[in-house]
Amino acid sequence: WERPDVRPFRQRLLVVANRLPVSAVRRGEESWSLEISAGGLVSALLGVKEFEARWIGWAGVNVPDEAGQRALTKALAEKRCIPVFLDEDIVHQYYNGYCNNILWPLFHYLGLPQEDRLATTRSFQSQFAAYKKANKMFAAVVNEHYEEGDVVWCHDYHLMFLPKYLKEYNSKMKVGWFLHTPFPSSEIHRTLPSRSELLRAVLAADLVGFHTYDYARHFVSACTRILGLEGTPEGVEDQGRLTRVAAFPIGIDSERFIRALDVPQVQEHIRELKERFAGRKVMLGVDRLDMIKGIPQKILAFEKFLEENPTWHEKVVLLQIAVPTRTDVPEYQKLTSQVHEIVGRINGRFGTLTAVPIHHLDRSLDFHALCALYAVTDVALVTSLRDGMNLVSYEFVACQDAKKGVLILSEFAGAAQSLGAGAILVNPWNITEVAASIDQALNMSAEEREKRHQLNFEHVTNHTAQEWAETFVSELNDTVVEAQLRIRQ
Ligand code: ADQ
Repeated sequence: WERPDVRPFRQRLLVVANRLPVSAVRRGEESWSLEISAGGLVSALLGVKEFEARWIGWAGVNVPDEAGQRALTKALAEKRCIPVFLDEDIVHQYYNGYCNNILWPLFHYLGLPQEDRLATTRSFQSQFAAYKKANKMFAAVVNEHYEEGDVVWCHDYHLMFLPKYLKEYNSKMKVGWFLHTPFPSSEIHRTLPSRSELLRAVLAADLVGFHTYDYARHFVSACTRILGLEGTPEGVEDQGRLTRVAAFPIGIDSERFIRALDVPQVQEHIRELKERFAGRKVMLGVDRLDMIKGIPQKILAFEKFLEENPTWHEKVVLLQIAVPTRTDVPEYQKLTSQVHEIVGRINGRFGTLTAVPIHHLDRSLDFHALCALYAVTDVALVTSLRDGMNLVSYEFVACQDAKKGVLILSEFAGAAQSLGAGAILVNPWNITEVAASIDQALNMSAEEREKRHQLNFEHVTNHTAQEWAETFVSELNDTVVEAQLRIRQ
């Protein structure tokens, strides 16, 4: 018997995620323009040479007509992308509803929506049905493009039913599933009405991956406590079939950030920023505007620091860059106004005619502008209330080899487990503690900053996104081979 995965050509990898890594804009009835959106996952997989990756996902636009769908499919094929077409109602119920209103807050310990229990229950049921329907649509597209020997890698909380539906099509498909958010304690997961179905659907995968051991442990506990299955050091066992469960901490393409610092445009940005903030220490926050990121807590801690340290008033500035997301959801609109209100109050309280303590931008920055900001920062503040990993902290470290700034990092971000040795770890709910850590960071000696930075820089440059992707896929190949060997024994 020979190992089934020893092949003379590059193995095909089907990456399935809710969103494709491109944004599509319709230019005419049958013409589309596409732009690659370089998120963490895209750059991770661009660097992977061992596999030939194809993407399957929703293009983020509603395309009701067949001519438009055909044209978009053709345009996407050139970028090795395959679309799943979802209509507006499904997007509303599956994506805005079940994914973003139920699973996202629950997995970040914010609980289930409670406003009107009866209405919630009714909409919960229809949203769950839409979630399964959308997952079925993804499965059908994957199955249509699957070739024997391919590896299928499903991503995130949007697609928890995908492993189950894929295995129903073909039990031999190699299926991995990776969660980018935290997996919460089983006590939180068990409040979800569809708790068992979701766990069983994920367990159909061959390999299930999380950012940290804690999340993996929580998932295994949920399976043992809620489903009554057996947890082993390898994963979860159900009637002799093992689903391997493990931690695969993601990284970034650190080289891309380090190289960017030499680009003339970035150096020009750096020069401008240094001039603009001369004589002041720069503190930086970069987040999607989401309740999990703890933006109000961060700003309130900065206010407390200013209150307690009048000598710093005109010597420090906090730049908070917050990309708006999910802007049609009322909770996110409320958060935006709340943040604006706090920033306005603090700037009114501590600002002078020549300087304000907080610059808050409600928008995304392009890659080069972001690198320049990271490079001029003295103290980065990451105060997520929960965060699967948090790549901003990695990106900051990658851009700091000259300056050796300080990272203040929430202990509730997955990154605390990898960058904890170099960062100042804080509980973001404890405003007094965060304010004290700002003081500590701003007054830290050059030797200590250098020592802490070195620890983090080594981690960020040694544990890259490419390594993460390669490790996950090769572990998935090995898991399937081992399972076949077990069956033969
Ligand atoms: P996110 O919640 O999006 O990701 P994060 O890991 O910090 O959080 O990644 C955000 C990305 O967006 C970073 O690459 C950052 O540079 C970029 N970004 C954020 N704000 C920006 C701004 N204002 N302008 C430009 N770019 C901005 C989810 C999980 C995380 C997990 C990742 C990857 O919630 O916990 O780390 O997936 O698994």
